[in-house]
Amino acid sequence: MKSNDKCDNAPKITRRDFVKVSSMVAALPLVGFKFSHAAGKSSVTPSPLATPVVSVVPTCSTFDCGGKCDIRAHVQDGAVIQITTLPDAELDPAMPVMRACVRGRSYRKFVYHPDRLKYPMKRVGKRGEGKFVRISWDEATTLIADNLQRITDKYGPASRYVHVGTAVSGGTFSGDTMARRLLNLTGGHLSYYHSVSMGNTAAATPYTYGVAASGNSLDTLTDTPLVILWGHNPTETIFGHTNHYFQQMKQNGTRFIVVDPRYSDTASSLADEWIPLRPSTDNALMDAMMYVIITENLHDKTFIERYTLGFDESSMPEGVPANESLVAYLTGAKDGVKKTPEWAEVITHVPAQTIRQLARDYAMTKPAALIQGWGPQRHNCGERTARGSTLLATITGNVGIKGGWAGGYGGIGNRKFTTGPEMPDNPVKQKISVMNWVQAADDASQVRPQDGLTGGEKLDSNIRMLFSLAGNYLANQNPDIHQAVKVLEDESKIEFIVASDLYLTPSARYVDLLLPETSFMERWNIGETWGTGNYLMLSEKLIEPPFESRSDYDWLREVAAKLGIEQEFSQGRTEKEWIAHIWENTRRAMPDEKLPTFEELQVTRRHLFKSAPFVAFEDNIRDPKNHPFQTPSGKIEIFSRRLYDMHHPEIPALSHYVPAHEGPEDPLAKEYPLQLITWKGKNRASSTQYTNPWLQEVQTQKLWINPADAERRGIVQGDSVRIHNNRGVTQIPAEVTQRIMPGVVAMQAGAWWQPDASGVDYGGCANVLSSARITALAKGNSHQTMLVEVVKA
Ligand SMILES: Nc1nc2c(c(=O)[nH]1)N[C@H]1C(S)=C(S)[C@@H](COP(=O)(O)OP(=O)(O)OC[C@H]3O[C@@H](n4cnc5c(=O)[nH]c(N)nc54)[C@H](O)[C@@H]3O)O[C@H]1N2
Ligand SMILES: Nc1nc2c(c(=O)[nH]1)N[C@H]1C(S)=C(S)[C@@H](COP(=O)(O)OP(=O)(O)OC[C@H]3O[C@@H](n4cnc5c(=O)[nH]c(N)nc54)[C@H](O)[C@@H]3O)O[C@H]1N2
Ligand SMILES: [Mo]
Repeated sequence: MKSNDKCDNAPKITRRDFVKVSSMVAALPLVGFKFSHAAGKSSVTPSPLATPVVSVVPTCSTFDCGGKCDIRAHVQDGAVIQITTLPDAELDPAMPVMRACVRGRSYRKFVYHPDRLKYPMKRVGKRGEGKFVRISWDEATTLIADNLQRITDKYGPASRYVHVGTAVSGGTFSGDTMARRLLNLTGGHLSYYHSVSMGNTAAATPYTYGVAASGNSLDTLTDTPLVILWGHNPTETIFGHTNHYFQQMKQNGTRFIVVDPRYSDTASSLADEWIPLRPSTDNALMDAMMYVIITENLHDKTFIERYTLGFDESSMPEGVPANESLVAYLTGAKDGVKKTPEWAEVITHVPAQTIRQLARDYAMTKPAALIQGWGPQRHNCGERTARGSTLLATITGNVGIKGGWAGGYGGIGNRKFTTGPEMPDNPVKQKISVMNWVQAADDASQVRPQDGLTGGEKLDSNIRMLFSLAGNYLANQNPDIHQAVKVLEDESKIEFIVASDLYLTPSARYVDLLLPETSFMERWNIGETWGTGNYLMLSEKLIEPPFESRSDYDWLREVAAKLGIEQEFSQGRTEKEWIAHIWENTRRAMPDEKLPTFEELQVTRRHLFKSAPFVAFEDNIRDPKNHPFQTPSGKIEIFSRRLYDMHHPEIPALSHYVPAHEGPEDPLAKEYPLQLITWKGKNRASSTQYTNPWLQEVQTQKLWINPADAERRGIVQGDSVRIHNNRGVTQIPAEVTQRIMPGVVAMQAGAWWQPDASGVDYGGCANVLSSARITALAKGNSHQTMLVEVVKA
């Protein structure tokens, strides 16, 4: 399919329709008119305000789930009374289907929930006790402004920090961005780098290609005979339009292999073959695949010769001693160990014959796409796993070609369409890794360059003031909760913590000021799909905010006024005017796209981009002379001299297998013999919507355990089990199932932490067990690598 086809068939609206409709938009309030179901082709039928009509409004959430699916909010008398999705009549064969999933269809129960925060609240008890009293907004914004002033005077701007909060990251405008804007206008703030979602991939893959490996547009895969989904579960995690394309490909005969310790929903809905392996041993499987490919002479010699460095001893950079190349490593020239399938079977628990077959299938099918999700790189060996897949793609010549895939998953050229609000320069130049925040709050002198600090030799201050807007990352989502809350509970460390949320989450218990934010249905935004998507969608204000909830921007504006910089901060714009401004900037930045005006967008609702099919590194492969890779050698670096020079055992120049801390080979496995992993499940986006009653019915928090492991421990289906290690304990029911391989247990990420007085969690929050260990190269997170034992409670 050509990308132009998509656009030619996209819903059209004539200029005259636009004019007609936009004047109505200007003239009528939302509930006074009715959209036909056909967004885009649409007519808008005015109806008298006196008769309540149901307006069916196409919109989207701005959560962090990768899909900005088309939900249809049925609005009547200022309330959303029903949610449906894209109807059949509007299906356009040239456009990816973007129908609401189970989460989208349940949004009403998130927005209208008795537990929603209603008023600003100030902490009264000790931090963590969760005791708050209601205060006025005026008191709340005065508290923030006063503390900003006091803390900045005392500790300087580098003591101010805006924490991870992803719940509005699917929108172009969010409270945390605007908080950063406010802080930058008043001296700056301590910022962080590294994405907990895929930061290890982003840091490691440039050592192969010069820039981070990005995926291709999925329309380039339609003729690919073989797709290996390596720890990738898009049936649940969505990832833009991925399911749409994969399901079509499946129907057209593409073979899918899923490599995952769990029989995921993607395995059950797509896979011809499921290959379970022990978590964190992916590189051993990759090494053995490469061994088979090379020893059976299945590698792409022309490609390797033309584009790569470090494959064998003949293509090594100057000055590196002998036997450091890929072939030397695989054949054991240096360590005497041949990386055979039998060698890998012991480590991965994948039968040697399966490894052989997988290697042959991948190397002998051309093109073939090995697509890695982000689960395998959220491990403390995650950088090696991410880069390992780039080596497999390279030696089989699957880089830069239609139907192939270069490795580490990143979406289309890591593309982002909208520009976001203008951000003044941050005068504070030091940055911490997101993994350093607890230490920076506890004792900033311990955050050194070798720990992840950049932009300076030391930090100017501990974190003294923290904003957590639309995040649950103080406790729940942060690895090793107990380590974090010890610092949070110490009120002499961070002096003032402000959070906004819709619910009193486990993290919200640790704040000084808790603010009720509006939901996405109560404000304006533009929803943007992740990299594989190609449309923008208007997320419209549908209803008035309940009780005293206000958008973050709204109260930040009041804080700015109290600091005397309201005009500078807001530029005189309301939230909607910011959205219109960002839209106009985006529109001007890509004149060829002919984006509708903001007025027009309020009728058309979405814009589908005309983007041509995209293949990562296509130019570098087609014309290497004029488009060398941006590596030091200009080639694809199988062997990375830059990594080699780091002389770090966990950062091998070849990204081969090195046993992970708390992997199955760790001596700690004697005490805690089971590997625990988490997955992102269909009924939440991280912890968002945890309290949604409909979504709690979809699946309950259980521990997946293999029958062999259960039997050994006297555990039967539904038994309450204690999952523990030396960091924590959680107790939930067991799901005894073949869907998880022996030696591995799994629970869904994002359940709320519910500790009792002795610290035992009854919520099934994996982060009481996960480790805050930092990855060697990226200084990133490794939420997924943990050893545990499970006993019947
Ligand atoms: N429904 C839903 N969708 C979501 C989210 C959500 O919470 N719910 N979260 C969103 C967010 S924040 C993100 S960052 C993305 C994340 O998306 P991913 O990071 O890709 O999702 P995960 O479920 O963490 O991991 C994908 C798969 O990796 C497997 N896995 C774990 N460890 C290993 C390993 O060592 N080796 C191999 N081969 N596989 C392994 C898991 O079993 C899982 O099936 O999804 C987004 N989409
Ligand atoms: N064990 C384990 N832990 C993980 C992961 C894992 O795979 N395993 N994955 C990690 C990843 S990839 C990520 S991205 C993080 C995500 O961690 P977070 O960024 O903390 O995301 P959420 O858990 O969804 O928390 C978002 C909060 O925002 C609230 N919220 C929703 N909408 C709004 C709004 O409009 N305004 C405001 N103010 N609040 C709102 C929700 O109620 C929720 O409490 O978790 C990480 N933690
Ligand atoms: Mo994420």
